[in-house]
Amino acid sequence: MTSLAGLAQIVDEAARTAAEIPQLTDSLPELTVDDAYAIQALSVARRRLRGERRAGYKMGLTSRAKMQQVGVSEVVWGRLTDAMRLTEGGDLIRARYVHPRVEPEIAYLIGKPLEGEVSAAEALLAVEAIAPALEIIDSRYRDFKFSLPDVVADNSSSSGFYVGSWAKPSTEVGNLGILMEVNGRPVQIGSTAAILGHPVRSLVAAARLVARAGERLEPGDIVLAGGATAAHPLTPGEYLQTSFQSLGTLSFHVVA
Ligand code: OOG
Ligand code: MG
Repeated sequence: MTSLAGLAQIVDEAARTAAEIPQLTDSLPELTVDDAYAIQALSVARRRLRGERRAGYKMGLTSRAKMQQVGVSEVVWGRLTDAMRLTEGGDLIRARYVHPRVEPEIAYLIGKPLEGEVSAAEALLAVEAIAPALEIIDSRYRDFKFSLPDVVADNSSSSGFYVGSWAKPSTEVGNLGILMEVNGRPVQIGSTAAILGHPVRSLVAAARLVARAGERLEPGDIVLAGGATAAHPLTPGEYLQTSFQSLGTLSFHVVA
């Protein structure tokens, strides 16, 4: 069997060069979720060797809309680096991706280490700030189709993220309306409550799941809680504007 390091190279190169690949499980149907997290760690280690720095974690498939859209109903997580952070208001260059999609999320900024089994109240005590966020996901797999081990190995489709203005940690984000518009036309309408009932549950899950990989949420980390609505596929010429009730608006243009 191809080594885990060899598979990490395949997914990392696909992401680096924006080239689509077949699902790993097409040729390796026995690939486990544990193998997939090992591949993810090795692929992110390759990014670190190229100079990218840790920026935090992203949770995925934390809402029914997202699970239904991709046909995988297991919560997943991935690793964020500084190179994935995009500047709000700027242009998103479509050619840098295989088939990018955008989804509205909530970002937590971690102020104190957090790991293992924690309650929602304990998790919130570790939060320094909360912001509206957009994630740009870009599965490297053909037709954006994958099984659970495939998507995990591909760093849970991580490729970019925007973070809006930070609000204080006491800001209530349990049920805030979200409106995503493309060129002034609504394309997704939802609520932060779609994220596991409350986005803080995603933070609790993050602390538990990264601990399984021997890691913890560190001060300075950003944790994305997962898409609240289905993701919108991006096409050049689109102007995306997403308003988060009481938190603010995030926007960008898509260019070729
Ligand atoms: C997997 C990543 C899911 C989310 O927020 O649900 C995710 C995918 O949909 O490609 O980032
Ligand atoms: Mg996401």
